[in-house]
Amino acid sequence: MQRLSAATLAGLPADVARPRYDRTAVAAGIVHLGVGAFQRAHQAMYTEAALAAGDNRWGVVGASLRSPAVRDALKPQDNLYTLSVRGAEGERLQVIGAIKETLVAPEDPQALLQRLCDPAVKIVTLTVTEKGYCYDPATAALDESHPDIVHDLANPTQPRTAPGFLVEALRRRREAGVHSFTVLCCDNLPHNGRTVAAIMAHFAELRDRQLAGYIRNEVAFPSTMVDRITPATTDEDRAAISRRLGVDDLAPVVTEPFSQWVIEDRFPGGRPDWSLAGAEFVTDVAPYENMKLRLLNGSHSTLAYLGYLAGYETVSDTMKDASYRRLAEGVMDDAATTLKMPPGADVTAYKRALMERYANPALKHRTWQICMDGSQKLPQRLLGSIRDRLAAGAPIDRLVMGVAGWMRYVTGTDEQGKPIDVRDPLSARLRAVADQAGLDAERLAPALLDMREIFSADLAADLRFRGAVTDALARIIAKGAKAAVAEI
Ligand code: CS2
Repeated sequence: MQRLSAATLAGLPADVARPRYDRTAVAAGIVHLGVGAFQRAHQAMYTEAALAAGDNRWGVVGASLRSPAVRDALKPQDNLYTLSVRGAEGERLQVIGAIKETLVAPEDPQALLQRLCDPAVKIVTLTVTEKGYCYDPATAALDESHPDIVHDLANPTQPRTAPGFLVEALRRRREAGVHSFTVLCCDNLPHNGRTVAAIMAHFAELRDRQLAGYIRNEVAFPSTMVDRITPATTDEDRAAISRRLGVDDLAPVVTEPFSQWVIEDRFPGGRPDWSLAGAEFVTDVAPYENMKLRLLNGSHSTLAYLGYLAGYETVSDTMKDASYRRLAEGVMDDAATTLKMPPGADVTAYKRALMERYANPALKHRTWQICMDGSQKLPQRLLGSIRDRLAAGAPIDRLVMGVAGWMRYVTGTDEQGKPIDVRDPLSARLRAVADQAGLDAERLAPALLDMREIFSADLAADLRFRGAVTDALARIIAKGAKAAVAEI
């Protein structure tokens, strides 16, 4: 079969949406770091709507900070790819043209720096996942001893990390008298704009005090809440989508019909009108962000750890188990009591929608994928809610289930004695701690709670929390995750 490309676009089936604007007239106004499935299902889709409406300033240069895989698949396709939206009403296909160019940073860091310094670039968006910011999850502060940060400080003009690239690019722009770009973090970090601003200013401080002042005073870091469930694409997806297209697409992305983007409207250099695809611009993102991190991501991680341990491959498989559904609802109910809701939000409808989204059988979202990088995710997803509930004297037994599930999971051996492929920047330490403690809740829980990168001292010292998490872990170890969930 031929490949999806500019040349084969016109021959696609009529029901496949595609770019109708002149892609060759589009300028690159956005650089995106972390050109994975999520950005291509979310931000690129919103930008596509602005391009389709005729604003041709906002083409995207997509860069990967690690693997060449996405570039290798996209380049022969003129950076075109299919977005497959799958829900109860079937599948909708849209070919997206917003990405102009793809780069692989480790192959040529200077090429990426050059794009970042282009005066036409007004916005840098990021989806590099939590660990990509090289921060300490418990405090959200830059980890100065992170090996890649150490590298970037020693070799500031040959960076590897997102903070390293952005700070160096801003330094060059400032020196050349070019206005700064706006940095828009689209990862699930708490207060993501403020957090990334602090990380970058901290990194810059270690290089040059004036540069740090410039970043603090002159660079905008709007906060944003992003939401669209987007599992990793499988070979089966690629084959099925290519069959429907009649040409090969080696880089499609599968996602759900739901999509939400709430953005703090602070873009000194201008921005696309992402509201054309439904984005909401607000003055304070925090309530939206907390609602999403604590209700969605908190329950998602809970389902993922305990679901994986019970042998459930995907979130929708897990949702077929009534006791898991009940636990997910309970986690949402408890987390909701800690929140200041966004204006006009209907929390009951929000929770109901989440339950439906999780159950979507057309998405094969592996529990294993969500289990990744737990050390970076637990604080903002579950520990914040737990801390607030403790302060209010409220029960935490449902909220600790996900934390205890994670503790069982990071031992690296499942309930059948088979190895678990634990992916986490702290996996070596987690493994060492778990090996030393053995499968004994009274030893394992305290040993993991001693990891200050994850559990802040106040929380780790709270006897109610220690007791609840140790009890939950003991039940999971003794009976298995499924039985432990059923009795909660
Ligand atoms: C998930 C998120 O992988 C994970 O940890 O919880 O990626 C989740 O699917 C998104 O935040 C939904 O917007």
